[in-house]
Order: sequence, then structure tokens, then C-alpha cells
Amino acid sequence: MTARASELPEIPLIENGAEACAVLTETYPELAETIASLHERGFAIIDPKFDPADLDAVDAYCRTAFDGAGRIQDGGIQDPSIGRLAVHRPVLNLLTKLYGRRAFPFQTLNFEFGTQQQPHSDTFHFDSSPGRFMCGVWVALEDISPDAGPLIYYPGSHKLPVLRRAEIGGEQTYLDYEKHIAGLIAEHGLQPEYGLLKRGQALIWSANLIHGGSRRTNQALTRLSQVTHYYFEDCAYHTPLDYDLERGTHFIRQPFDLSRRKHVLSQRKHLDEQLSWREILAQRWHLWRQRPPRF
Ligand SMILES: O=C(O)CCC(=O)C(=O)O
Repeated sequence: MTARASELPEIPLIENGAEACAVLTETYPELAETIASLHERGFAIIDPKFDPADLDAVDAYCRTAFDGAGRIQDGGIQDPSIGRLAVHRPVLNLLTKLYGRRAFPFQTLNFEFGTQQQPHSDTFHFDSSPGRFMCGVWVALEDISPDAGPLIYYPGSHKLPVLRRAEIGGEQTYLDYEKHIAGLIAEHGLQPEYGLLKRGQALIWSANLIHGGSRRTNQALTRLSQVTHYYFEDCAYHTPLDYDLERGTHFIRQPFDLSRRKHVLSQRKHLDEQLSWREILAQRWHLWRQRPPRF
């Protein structure tokens, strides 16, 4: 989809109230279930019909490449099948329809075991202006056992306000953030659900959905999975965790679009504050040095 910047929605269509979702459902009746689930509950389980040969190839690559670490970031650089899952056209098309802006993948993570990661929202790691133009797609590379520490998520939590770094007390470290999220779960009585997906199924989560990795009750069980994080075109991209509290300035990202294999510049028009060119160049230099090699 190509649209003029002025025609792009300021709020993801899927997050813009019941009326926008009714229009989406009318336009794409075949997506009615996905639209309803993502809108109401903040996640949707889909079958993207990945090529089984790609699933086998990712599986085979990861089993040898984990090498004790159990986690591979941006593995598409070494293994094209990981990249192919990330740029799978039906997923890109679906996200583009649901959000109203072109979706692009900018990071992959592959896991061997359940992560047991504390509940969090991706908005604290990868935010955008306008807000909520980010989502994760979690792919099961094998049938997930309840004892393998499946993905845990809290339906409806995506509707909570996006937590700003300045709102978190204490030393404002990541630990304080996790405590704050645990407090929100208790305060709102949020009830968890678990991602017991079958191999090849995927779960889309909204940027603000609280999720993490549940406890592994059987340490021997693997939980092979790939998470791809997606942003959407023509936004400013930033990392709230690195927000400069003293100066009130964002840490601007320059994400690497895996589908077009190039960096995407943040659109400064979407930012309230004006960073000096010196700061922007320093941030770009920092990100350029971390850039993934071309694959
Ligand atoms: O796979 C998991 O257990 C959690 C992954 C996750 O939280 C993330 O990638 O944001």
C-alpha cells in the first residue's frame, strides 16, 4: 500500500475505536475474527501459512546456532529462512491492512527455551510517534507445551494508557518498570492467558499488550519460537527506556527495515521536541555502528 503521508491514519485503525474496526471488518470480512480479537483483546492468533520448508530450515539452523545461549537476535543475517519468516508477505499485508500504514520488520529474536521474561509492554522498548504503530508477531516453531514456559499475556491490557518513563518511581530502572507493571496487573485484576500455539501458528500482539514468558515447569522441554517486531511507515521511532529525563528528549531510532534492507529515518515532524543536529547525528552514528550487515 502506498499512501500520501497526509492520508495516513494518526491512530492505528485496529486501535481506533469500534467504529474504525467496523469499517475494517466491512472492508475485510475474511479478517473479522482477527480484527475483533486484536481490537478487543490486544492479540490475535493466526495461521500465516508459512512455507513448511522455511519452518524446517529455521528449526535446523537454530538448533545448531543456539550453542548454549538459547537466544539469537537478528538471525536473518546468517540464516535467510529467519528473514523469510519476518518478511512473509501475508503477514506484512495483514499488518498493513490492520494498522493503515505499511508494516516493516525491524528485529527478530529466536528462542530455544521459554524466556521466563517478566511481564512488560513493547511500548517501553520500541515506541513510535504517532503512538502504538508497533507490534510483535510470535511464531511457534514447534507445538508449545504448557510445561515449556509458554508466552503469557494479559488480554485487554493494551487498552491501558502507554506508560511513560517519567511516570515510574524509584531509580527508574528496568526493575522499577517491571514492578510498576506487576502493580498494574494487580490493580486492574488482569487475568493471564498462555500461548499454546501449534507449530506454524503465530500470535500478533499490540504494542501495549502486557506479555512475557511464563514459568518453565519442565526444564528439559524446548520452546522453539521466533518473535519479529514490526514498525509502520512514516513515524518517528524511539526507545522510552533511553528517554533523557533531564532534558526531556527522546532517543530516536533509525530502524533497519528487513523487507527493504535499509534503514528508515525517523520523521522528526512527529516529535514534540527539537533535537539539535549534533544530537541527531550522535544518535545516528550510534545506531549506524550497530547496524546489521546486509543479508
Ligand atoms: O517469547 C517470550 O517468552 C517473550 C518474548 C517477548 O516478550 C518479546 O519479544 O517482547
